[in-house]
Amino acid sequence: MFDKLKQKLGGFKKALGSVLESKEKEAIKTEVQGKIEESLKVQETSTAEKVSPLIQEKAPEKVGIIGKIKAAVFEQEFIIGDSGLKDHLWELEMALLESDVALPVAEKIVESVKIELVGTRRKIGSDTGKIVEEALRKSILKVISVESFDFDAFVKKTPKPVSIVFVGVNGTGKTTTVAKMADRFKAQGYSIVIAAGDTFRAGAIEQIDRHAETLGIKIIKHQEGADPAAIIYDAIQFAKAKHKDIVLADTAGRLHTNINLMDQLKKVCRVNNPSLIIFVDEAIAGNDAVERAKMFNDAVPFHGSILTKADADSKGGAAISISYTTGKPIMFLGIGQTYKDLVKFEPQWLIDRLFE
Ligand SMILES: Nc1nc2c(ncn2[C@@H]2O[C@H](COP(=O)(O)OP(=O)(O)OP(=O)(O)O)[C@@H](O)[C@H]2O)c(=O)[nH]1
Ligand SMILES: [Mg+2]
Repeated sequence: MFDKLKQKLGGFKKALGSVLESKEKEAIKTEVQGKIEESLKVQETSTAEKVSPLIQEKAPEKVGIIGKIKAAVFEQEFIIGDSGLKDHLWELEMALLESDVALPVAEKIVESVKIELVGTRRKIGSDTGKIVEEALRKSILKVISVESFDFDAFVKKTPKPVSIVFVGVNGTGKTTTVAKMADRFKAQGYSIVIAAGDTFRAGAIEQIDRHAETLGIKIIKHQEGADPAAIIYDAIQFAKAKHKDIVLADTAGRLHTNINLMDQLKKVCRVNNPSLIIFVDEAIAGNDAVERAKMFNDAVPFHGSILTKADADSKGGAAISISYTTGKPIMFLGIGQTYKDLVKFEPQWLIDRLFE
């Protein structure tokens, strides 16, 4: 997962780390020089004896002096300046764009890395690679943590039934995600109803029906071509009557540019006023996923997104950009094709994956 991005961030860390290291060495040299001169002066006045070469290795009192100087130098700090960083920051921006990070997000990260580093004081002797990694971690964390949303706490406290409608373009993994979520809720002890809201694609009802049967979950379905708003409405009424906790509503994949189908989706949400609308897209779609998310969010403002197929995504661009761009959190990541391949998304988890 995110292998290419990991590699690029690692490359940046190494390159910028060595720039900082040479700056640190310069600072050490200047400090040592200064301290030696200082201590020689002190010696001159106290012993009235000229101590000439800087390092006379055999003389024990001189070794002592060098040791003290080193200790004094390592207590000092050096300031990270602007020079030498510019090219590397440019390379970082290029690396992020190549990884499908959206332009405003890449710019924000680079700006933040710069602020984290330039003008800051660091102790001489610090691990420069770590300094760069810390700056990267903080900067990426800022763009992916838009709003803290505790999914499980929300479901727990919301009056039942909690209804969740899954929306997105074709083939992104909506139906599979409905099944994964059903499995997850079931394991948490909730009672569930699935609404077969994709009446558009041939075979869609049979597909979700199979999942419901495998998972042993009640499904509300009508015939192909029926009104999805009505099916989801029926599922919610059923859940109310039978005291079920959760309604999970599948919908047909649709292009954000198809006005009629987007109008239909608006109707689904207007009629049913679901507790949550979740946008599902595939991580591997990169920037396309981010663009589609914006369009879906304009049509049916959603509460958060789920990125599927993260297991096949080496770039990580969508995972980094989608929250910042939509202002809505990523709730889960799909990481495979089985029911268990769904992980609750935590910004810190992603950051740790990028630097492990
Ligand atoms: N590797 C991987 N494959 C996934 C993941 N989620 C879904 N898939 C696969 O993606 C394909 C499409 O999944 P569906 O759930 O049918 O997608 P959909 O969005 O419902 O598709 P439409 O109903 O046609 O719009 C299937 O082969 C799934 O097994 C995931 O997290 N990882
Ligand atoms: Mg589907």
